[in-house]
Amino acid sequence: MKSYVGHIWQKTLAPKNWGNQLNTRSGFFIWVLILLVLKTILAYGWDFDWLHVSDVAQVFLVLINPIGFSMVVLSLTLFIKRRQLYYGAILIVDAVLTLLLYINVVYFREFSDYMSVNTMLGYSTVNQGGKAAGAITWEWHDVLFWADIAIFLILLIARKIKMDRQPVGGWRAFRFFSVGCFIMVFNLMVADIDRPQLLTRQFDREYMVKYLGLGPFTIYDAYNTYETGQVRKSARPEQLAQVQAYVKDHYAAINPTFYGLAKGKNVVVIHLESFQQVSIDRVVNGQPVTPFLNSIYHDKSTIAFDNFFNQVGQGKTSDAENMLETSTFGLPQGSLFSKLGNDQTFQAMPAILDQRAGYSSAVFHGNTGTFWNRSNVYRRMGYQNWISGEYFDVTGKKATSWGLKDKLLFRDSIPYLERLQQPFYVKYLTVTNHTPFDIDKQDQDPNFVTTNSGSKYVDNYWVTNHYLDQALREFFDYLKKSGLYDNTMVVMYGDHYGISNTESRYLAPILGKTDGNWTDLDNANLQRTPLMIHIPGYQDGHIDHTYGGEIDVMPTLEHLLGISTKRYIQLGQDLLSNERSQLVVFRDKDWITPDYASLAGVVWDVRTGQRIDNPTPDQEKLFQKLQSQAMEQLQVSDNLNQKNLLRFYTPKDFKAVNERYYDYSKSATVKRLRDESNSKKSTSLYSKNGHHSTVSDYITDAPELNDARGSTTRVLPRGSDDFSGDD
Ligand code: GP9
Ligand code: MN
Repeated sequence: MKSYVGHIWQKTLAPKNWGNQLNTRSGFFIWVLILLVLKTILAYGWDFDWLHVSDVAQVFLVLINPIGFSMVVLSLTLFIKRRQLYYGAILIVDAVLTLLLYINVVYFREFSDYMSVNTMLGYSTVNQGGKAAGAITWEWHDVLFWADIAIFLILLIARKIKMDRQPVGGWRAFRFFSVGCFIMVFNLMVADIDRPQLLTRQFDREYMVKYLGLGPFTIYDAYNTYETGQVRKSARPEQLAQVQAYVKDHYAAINPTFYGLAKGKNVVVIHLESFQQVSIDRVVNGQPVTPFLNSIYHDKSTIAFDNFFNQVGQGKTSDAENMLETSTFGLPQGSLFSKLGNDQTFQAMPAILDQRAGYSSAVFHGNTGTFWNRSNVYRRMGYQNWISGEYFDVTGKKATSWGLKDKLLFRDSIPYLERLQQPFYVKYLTVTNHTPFDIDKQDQDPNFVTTNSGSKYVDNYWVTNHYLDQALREFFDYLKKSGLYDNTMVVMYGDHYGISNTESRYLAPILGKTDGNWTDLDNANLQRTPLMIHIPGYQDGHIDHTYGGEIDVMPTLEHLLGISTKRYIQLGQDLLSNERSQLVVFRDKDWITPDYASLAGVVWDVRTGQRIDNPTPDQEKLFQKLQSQAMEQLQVSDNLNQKNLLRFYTPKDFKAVNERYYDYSKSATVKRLRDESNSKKSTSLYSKNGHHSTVSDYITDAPELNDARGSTTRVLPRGSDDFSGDD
């Protein structure tokens, strides 16, 4: 190996050889390769912020991923025998790979994201940022991306580099090609060890680029785009009929007691990250874990649900969001946001509320804007504002690795929230209560003593629950102080489990069970997450025991806002309807009802907690019926989403969302919100408050509040699969 490297060095790279080597075909190839790799690394570092590498394995991957792919592709030209054809071909391949790099650099400057094939194909027509396509931002170092190719060309034309007559030869060409392949395979293996399921989950493009490189990412994306395209191409408008028939059959009538109860009110949806129902009313060492949430849960203005289940698949948070915004399921594999979000037709909450009742909309979240492909999806859902990690100071201790800490997220959102036109529909995606549930000591309540369960996840979970609870209290206090409270419906829900099944044996004793008698049904029971709908002024709140899930939230909220849902394609049923079926379908085809649960092929009696090994013929029939109903709901959803059938359907008075309309850049957003608030007709809190900010109404005890902006951030645009092997 050493002598091989020495040999290459002596013959090719040693400065004394430069002149000569450029005159041989293989020498020229190696120089083109080296410069292409250097340019890629330059872009990674200078333009892509080192892809937020966070450990040695990632640094290694970032450094080797350009080598394998570039070598494989460039070495194909070595098989060409004809002289001019070879030189022409290698420079064209070099230019194409450089172009791929360069358009990503330019795109990244504008969107902080990598270009999907869809975007590339539509780039001339898709004017994503609300700016003229082609409004390119140059930087002086851009010259470096093209200089090598220009210099090679000049030197070739001026015959300073002589075109070598001697072909490299098939065998040598094959050797170069094989070395390239070997490096690529090695790269893939290291990537897979460090981050399994990278390709199937596709949670973040940056992750794919970091682990595999731009070329392989683009090829994989092209393959996916092609596959999705094929499925979609085969779709016919008639296929919608089956979906429509299903929706019509399963429509659960409006319950007049609740219809329009919150009509015209602002809506604040708070996504409680990884927060389970098991935490509600939970007492640990004599202290409630979430005293504030408990008070809301039991409040007379709250309609709470204690048999509400999460129904997410691999898309986790993004699946939960998809269900709440569209009342359809995520996909059987991967995340719908990531896989289909670039060109999916949505008829989602923000668009419906805007068009039916004039709602403005925004999402607040302290992680990077591209995670789960949100920047693309939100546009297509019609979200007017996407206030993501890039808007906030997330440096130093202000963030965990998932983003801005919740207390700061709520507090720092106020300058934007107060400028939104009312009524508004906003969503807060919290993150502090995300696995591995570690927060700084300074954020922990010294009076709260957690469990000693044997699992640090379980013990830490209550601690971050408690932090989230405090953050919510502060936010509610602000809502009251600023006057927003009275006119705002606050919806809080947990997106999915925090404690995975492998940790549940540590949870068992806390719940009065033992590791030995813990069953699959116990795990299923833990999939309950809270849903609380808090409507200030409403006095008849209660805890509703109906069985339901995330798919049902959208029609429930629409009806509370006095918006009938009959015309829409939504697969859930209003949780407050008296006509609803209480079959809750999980993404993996399991299901649960108030009586039975089918889990991995075994049916359980929900009330007694026992397995049903010998069902009666009647039970047998019932289970089959429930199973086929469950399958049908999933199949209708998958059909609808995978074939993008909504593009064939326009509900009455619905205007299709035009994603080109939305500009999520911070400068444009700040200007837009300011202009709107300054207009005479403005209904924002800011203008109602005599054009004074209400930020001073916000009291938080977040210890990081006044920390100076630092130079480092903990926020890692990493995958959410850190725990996925556990369940
Ligand atoms: C990421 C956050 C977490 O931005 O929403 O997502 P999850 O890991 O829960 O899917
Ligand atoms: Mn989540």
